[in-house]
Amino acid sequence: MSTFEPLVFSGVQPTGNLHLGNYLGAVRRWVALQENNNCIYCVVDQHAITQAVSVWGGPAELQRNTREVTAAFLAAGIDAEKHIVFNQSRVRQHAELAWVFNCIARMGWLNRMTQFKDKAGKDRENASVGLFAYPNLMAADILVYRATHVPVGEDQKQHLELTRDIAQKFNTDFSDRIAELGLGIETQSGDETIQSFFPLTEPVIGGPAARVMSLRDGTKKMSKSDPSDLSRINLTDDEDTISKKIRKAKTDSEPLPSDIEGLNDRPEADNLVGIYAALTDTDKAGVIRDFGGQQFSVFKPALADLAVAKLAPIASEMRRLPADTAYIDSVLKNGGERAAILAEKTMRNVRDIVGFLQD
Ligand code: AQP
Repeated sequence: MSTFEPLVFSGVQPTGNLHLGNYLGAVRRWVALQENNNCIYCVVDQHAITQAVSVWGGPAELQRNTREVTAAFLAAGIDAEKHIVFNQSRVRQHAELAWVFNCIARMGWLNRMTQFKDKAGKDRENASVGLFAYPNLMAADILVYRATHVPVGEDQKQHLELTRDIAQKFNTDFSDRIAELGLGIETQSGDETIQSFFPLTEPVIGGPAARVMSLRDGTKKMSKSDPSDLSRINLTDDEDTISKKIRKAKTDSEPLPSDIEGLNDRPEADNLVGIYAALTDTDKAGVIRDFGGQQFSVFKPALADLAVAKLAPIASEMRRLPADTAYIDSVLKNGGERAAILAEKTMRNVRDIVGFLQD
């Protein structure tokens, strides 16, 4: 029986500087995955405009951020020649498939999305339709390449589950048609065997930094939109700034615990230990073995030195690259052309499956 070709897809919104959470939760893991997989990495600019213009900053800011995020991918070690790097809006098929998915996904499914509730806040009536339908576009981003694996931070888990629900409903609704056109791969759906066109994409989530928390509040996720710059380490921060932010990071007054269970109910300590573990490719238990019982006055300088050693080379590359806009733009153009060939192949099939006439 044939199976879906393994393919990795992921994206980041160009809504501001990338931070340590984006890096440890996503981009750094993308770099590792490119060793043994075909990968497509996307700057999802269409997602960036789902909030008010005052939030995303307008056209010039969007263009600057798109180039900066691309520079961050390259500085972090993404290979844009071997793999594909592009900005989403260049490949029109994402939006085209998103429309089909708007007609597959149910209102009830989207009503459950916690990110919409968080971002829309109390004024839901005033939120854009785009912000509400965002997960359908995200499903299209992934499935227009029939990607099988998506490395993301834990905050994206619910959207990945929705992507699977959309794929499943499309496969079931059109199973006969998919079989008639010979476009399916035989898969199990409950007790039934059906002809699936889309894979049920696997999220790749995990490790000690799947959810990096704010340095000012260990119960809130580190985020680009937090008004306090001290809450996050930006990938563009210089050495002094990184050290200062770690020195000022909120902690409790206890020393680090001597076993990992001691991190429960200590969100700030747990977060800093998780960051250390991710930066050294180990786990939290390993960090506790080395630092258990130590005061933060010992642990924080060690963490600051480590973060500087790992992040400063990326920051210096990131300061250099965006100045070369011609190079960044050529990477995105080339990646967009290669992505569009793959996306159009899927869309030709989708149009036939749904019943849209085409030449
Ligand atoms: N704090 C985090 N810890 C681990 N992973 C994270 N990611 C984001 N924040 C963390 C992961 O980074 C990837 C890209 O995220 P995004 O820019 O597309 O969207 P986001 O989750 O909305 O990022 P922010 O920083 O939280 O932006 P704002 O403040 O605009 O909402 C994703 O894989 C995400 O999981």
